[in-house]
Amino acid sequence: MKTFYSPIHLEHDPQVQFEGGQLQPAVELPVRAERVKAEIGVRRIGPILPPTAFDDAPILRVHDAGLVEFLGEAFDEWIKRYGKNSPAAIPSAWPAHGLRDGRHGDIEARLGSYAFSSDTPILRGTWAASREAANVALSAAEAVRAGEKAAFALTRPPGHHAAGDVFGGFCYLNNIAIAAQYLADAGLRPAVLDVDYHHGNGTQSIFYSRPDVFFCSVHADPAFAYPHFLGFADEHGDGAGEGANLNLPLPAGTDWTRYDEALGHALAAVKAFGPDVVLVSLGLDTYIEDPIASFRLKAADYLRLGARLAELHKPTVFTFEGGYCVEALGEIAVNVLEGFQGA
Ligand code: 6XA
Ligand code: ZN
Repeated sequence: MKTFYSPIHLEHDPQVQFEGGQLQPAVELPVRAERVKAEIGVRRIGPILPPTAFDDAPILRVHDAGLVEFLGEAFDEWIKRYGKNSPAAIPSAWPAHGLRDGRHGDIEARLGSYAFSSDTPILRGTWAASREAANVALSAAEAVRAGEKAAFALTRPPGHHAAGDVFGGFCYLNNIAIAAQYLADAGLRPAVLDVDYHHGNGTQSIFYSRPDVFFCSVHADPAFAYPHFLGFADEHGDGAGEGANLNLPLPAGTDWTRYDEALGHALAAVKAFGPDVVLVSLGLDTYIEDPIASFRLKAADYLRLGARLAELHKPTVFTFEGGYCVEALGEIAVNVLEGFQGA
């Protein structure tokens, strides 16, 4: 399996994040992708290739031009306001109920209007890394379109929380949605399966009224987990997209037995949709030792997960999402890919 990777992700290097009422060390770190890349080399999953540079057109098929423009200039606007020693643009006010949209306002208004979460800082290198992650995802999609059985996009920052015109949850551009839309535009029928611990609210929103792209997610119940406001079982899609969205929320403490049961439902639903390409949002924060999550999957379970994904017998694009247990991340990510390839 080909892996697409670019070192430009290293330029997005958050130091701290605001969480649980305090400033904490950041968890969405460059070392995450580096560990996965190193393990791919050790276990010889396949070649690690640089991405092709795509123009903005496939990104603008999914994202609002205003968001893309904002992300490209936010850091410069921020330091113009707060000085070059201010390391990160972080929103402090949002246009919640009863307030007016600020997308055409000053930097604070724009930041609050385009962000839904305070955990997603815009640093000097954030845009370069995010834009390159879209290239990485598109390169993997193109490889599969051109006939590869599977490809892994080692995307960082992750993408599944970013919606058409809003970013958050460590995500800026929705890598997997951009890849899925690219394949849909190439005449294929894509299904997206999100196995990250967190619900892929951005991907869901982007395709919610679409009958031609299926979205299915197995995740921690938003009744107790991030992203809190989307990902419930009663979200089935809207209008023409009714029936093309499936959420399978699970309780804290979910282990492989329980997870596998939900995964079985997800796989059956994906099969029933009849896709000709599958895209997997590969988050590894379902791991028992993950520092920000509560599921209990063990390292060997990721081999099983990969094997089960292979049961779909479809060309498959994997994109890298969450997963923060740095010590295990390489092993468990590559377990999925190896489990898939070996099946
Ligand atoms: C903290 C939670 C952000 C979740 C990031 C993630 N505000 N998403 O792993 O998949
Ligand atoms: Zn996650």
